[in-house]
Amino acid sequence: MIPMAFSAEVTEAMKNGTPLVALESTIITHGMPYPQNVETARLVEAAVRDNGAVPATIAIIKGTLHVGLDSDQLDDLGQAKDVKKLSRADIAACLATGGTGATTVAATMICAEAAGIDVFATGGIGGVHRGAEDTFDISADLQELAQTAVTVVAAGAKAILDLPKTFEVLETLGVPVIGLGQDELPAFWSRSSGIPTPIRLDTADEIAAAHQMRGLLGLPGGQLVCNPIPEDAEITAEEILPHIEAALADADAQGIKAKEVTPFLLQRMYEITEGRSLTANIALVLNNARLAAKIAVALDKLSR
Ligand code: PSU
Repeated sequence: MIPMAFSAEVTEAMKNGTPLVALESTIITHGMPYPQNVETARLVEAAVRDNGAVPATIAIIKGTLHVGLDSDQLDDLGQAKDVKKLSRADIAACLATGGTGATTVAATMICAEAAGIDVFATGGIGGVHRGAEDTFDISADLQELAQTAVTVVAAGAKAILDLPKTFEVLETLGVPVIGLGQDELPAFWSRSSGIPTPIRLDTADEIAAAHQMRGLLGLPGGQLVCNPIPEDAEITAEEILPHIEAALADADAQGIKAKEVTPFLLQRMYEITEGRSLTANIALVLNNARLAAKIAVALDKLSR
């Protein structure tokens, strides 16, 4: 049996049939500094509740897959050092050896599906890193979207990536990339990317219906919902681009590789923008949590 533990709140929701929204933990341990990481995690959970669903933050603690964390667990995770960053490849060994780790988008999707949760909110998915033609560095998040039936709400892929290549790969993998309410895909901190939206939908109800239809068709995999950062929180593409270039140059100069790349770049962006990248990141995650809750509620209505 999978060693799985549900929080009291998640157990209650499952008993009452309240819709659930999965949340990841890598954003807490590797994506934001303490204490803003824990404060954000709590605000994100509250945003899910305010929109009619129950949050299930996912992490592996001492060999148990936790679906829903209590306040102390969240606080401990937010301050812990050397927490593993777990993707598809890592979760089984971590569980089997009593390890502790935070789940990325890919790992959270697997855990959400195992727990019967259809909708998951994050900040921005991983994707094809710039220079991937030499490094082959492509996030496992993309493959996961192609094989695990969870709807992932993000503000697109993180803008530190090669966005055109990221969306090309998603197209090749047959992943539905849905843009909410605009004809251009968002780019994490910015509302525009220059890339046309493959599938534009305008409401949570439509997104839920598309999720359900994929299931009826027996298609494997999930959907990526790209939800633009709110206008008042956006850092425009024009403004952020030189900062991204500077952060990438630093990563290159310091020889940062593999799993370290994304956390390093997010931390450098925080320093270079004097905290603005983090303020925007928090705003976009909250926005995604609200939409994910609305999709989960809509999906619940459809399945009754
Ligand atoms: N969204 C954020 N910040 C993050 C992440 C998402 O706003 O730190 C995390 C997710 O866990 C995602 C990971 O899966 O970044 C991507 O890492 P990589 O590029 O190494 O696959």
